[in-house]
Amino acid sequence: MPALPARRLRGALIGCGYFAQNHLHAWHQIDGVDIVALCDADPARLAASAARFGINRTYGSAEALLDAESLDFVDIATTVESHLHLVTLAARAKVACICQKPFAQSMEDARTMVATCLDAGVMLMVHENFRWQAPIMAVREAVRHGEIGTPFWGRVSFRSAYDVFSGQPYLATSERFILQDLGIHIIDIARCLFGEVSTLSASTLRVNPHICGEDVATLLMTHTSGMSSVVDCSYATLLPEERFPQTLIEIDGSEGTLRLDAGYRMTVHRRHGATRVVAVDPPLHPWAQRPWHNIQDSVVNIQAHWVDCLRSGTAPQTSGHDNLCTFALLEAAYASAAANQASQRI
Ligand code: NAD
Ligand code: 89V
Repeated sequence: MPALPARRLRGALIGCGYFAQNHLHAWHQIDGVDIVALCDADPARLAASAARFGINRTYGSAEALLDAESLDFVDIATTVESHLHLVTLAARAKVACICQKPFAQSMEDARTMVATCLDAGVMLMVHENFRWQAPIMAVREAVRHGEIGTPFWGRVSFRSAYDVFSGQPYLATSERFILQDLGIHIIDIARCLFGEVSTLSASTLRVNPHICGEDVATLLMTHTSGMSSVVDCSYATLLPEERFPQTLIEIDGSEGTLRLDAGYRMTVHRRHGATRVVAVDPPLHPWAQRPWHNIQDSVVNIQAHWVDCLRSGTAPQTSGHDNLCTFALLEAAYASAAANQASQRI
């Protein structure tokens, strides 16, 4: 993609709901970029965000926004059912776009969005932010520098009983829940740390009787390197100390082991070497709140990365194209879980 000239970038946010507030705070904190306009189909939400962030150019539809504004990018922070439509509109208007996760409702839609943006010559990034969390980046750096040799086994784990439904009520009524909403992040972390996946087997369960989708999922994967990994997620796990939204990691390598434990503590143990224990806490931005600060900081990091990519014309780490691999694993996990449940019934 061509690099953008060195001037302030002009962005617009589409979708001013629950999570978009974090996007707006993060944009405010990033140098060289302005969110010049807002769009939401819900007038009350639009007005509330406009007042809160002092952005007075507002639109009730993406069509109106793209007609009226001259933009370098749009940041789409709506729920999944609108993504295909909104990404297609942005591509037609030749405007680069960020699209929140989950990217699409189907693999076909995901591929269509990637192809449409490629044909239009516009950059597309999926807002897959968990790999941009400070503790995950610290783990990635330790592995990349060969601190534990060649990894041969890994576990990426998210277990909680946090009430996500109060902030995001649609999660309780969605037929697909934990894998589509949260597991997709954890799968992406496994890809980012351990490389691409060659085989996958999954099982899922619904423990909470008041929701429609699965709230527990376990995946066993083999990677093209030959290593195995386990991805496990639960929103039904009652621990003495709630860990939301921490992802815990275990990696065994040829030269040592790495553990990312609760409380943002990373331990790296090397054969014949000292054991290193490091605090890898995320920063608490002035606008952030615990325990969300880990996720909130990752929003700053991924949005800053987007600005760097737009300026240099290089593909984002979680480009639409890259995210097809994460999305394919999500689809494979649901297919495997359905097949496993069928075989249990027999
Ligand atoms: P939300 O329902 O609170 O907000 C979505 C907003 O988009 C609403 O205000 C709605 O009116 C607006 N909207 C929907 N369709 C629109 C359209 N076509 N045009 C204009 N406005 C439209 O949802 P949310 O909880 O903020 O989630 C939004 C997305 O963010 C979801 O995809 C969710 O999975 C994702 N999310 C990501 C993270 C993360 O860490 N990456 C965390 C939470 C939510
Ligand atoms: O990332 C998400 O989409 C959120 C949460 C972290 C709460 O699962 O829904």
